[in-house]
Amino acid sequence: MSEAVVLMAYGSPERIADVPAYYADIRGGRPIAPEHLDDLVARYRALGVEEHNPLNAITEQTRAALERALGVPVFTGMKHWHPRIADAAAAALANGANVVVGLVLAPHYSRLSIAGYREQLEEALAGRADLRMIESWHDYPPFVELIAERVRATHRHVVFTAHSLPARILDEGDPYQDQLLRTAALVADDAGLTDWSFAYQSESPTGVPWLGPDILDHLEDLRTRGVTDVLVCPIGFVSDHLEIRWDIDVEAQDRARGLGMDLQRIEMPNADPAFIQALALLVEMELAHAPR
Ligand code: FEC
Repeated sequence: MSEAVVLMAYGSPERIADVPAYYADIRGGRPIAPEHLDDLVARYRALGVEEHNPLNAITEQTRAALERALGVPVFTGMKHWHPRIADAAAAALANGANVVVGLVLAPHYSRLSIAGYREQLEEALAGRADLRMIESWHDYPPFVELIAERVRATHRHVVFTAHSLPARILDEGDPYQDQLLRTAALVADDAGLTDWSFAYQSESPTGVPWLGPDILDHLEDLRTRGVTDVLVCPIGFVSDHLEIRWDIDVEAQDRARGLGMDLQRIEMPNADPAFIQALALLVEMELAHAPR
């Protein structure tokens, strides 16, 4: 048995000139309003993306550390940018892999998120290796404990957050929201929190209703309830990228400041050795299973 891991992430444009093509990939051929593109370019520029993107460096650190921890080749594949998931699958096959573990750097399953990663990987492997896809790790104890450590002992009101999705997923029986609320409850329980809530973030302007409450409205609501000190814990994400560095650190921070609130957020797991160990164990458990 020759094993490899395809480590998948959403992906981020490498340079500012890539943003139109990157956004087009996310939109999958649907039209893009020029003002939305301009706004996205401005957000990346504000985070220092010009000829190089520091956000992609984190994924590479994670990949390299996971490969060292496992002693198994790990290839990065991006859902919306390069290297693509298909490139990673091709590299794994060229390296002789006949068992491929698919791991997404996002803990919660939705048909609008993880299923898309799986489809791209399955299509690229085309049956040439045994695919062991880890579809969700939202209640995986080492992940829950790692996040609980970051909120334990806080005296602040903890707001758990995750990327919003179009609200229709609830009618479709998608497990995304249940998994998010489960992670939040497990972390709160582990850390002994009593004062916490959950909100969504990063809604896109697509003209349809998205899951709420949005964190910006939620902050206002908390303020009216007398909360002044907030700790944001983005359980739907694992690294510092646009949705953290802009949506939380700039947008939510501005809203909190305007409301006279003090907002902090936890450090993201990124390539923290404890997080890498947790991911390595998750992959090892998947490899230990008999082929399906
Ligand atoms: O750092 C970076 O450069 C990329 C950060 C990034 C992450 C991320 C994660 C998720 N998204 C999810 C769902 C959607 C849906 C749409 C959508 C749109 C965008 C846009 C950007 C973007 N997302 Fe994202 N997402 C990241 C970035 N996302 C940029 C487009 C501009 C904008 O809206 O700001 C709407 C698509 C459409 O227009 O139809 C839906 C979900 C996740 C968490 C799971 C995962 O990481 O895959 C779900 C990181």
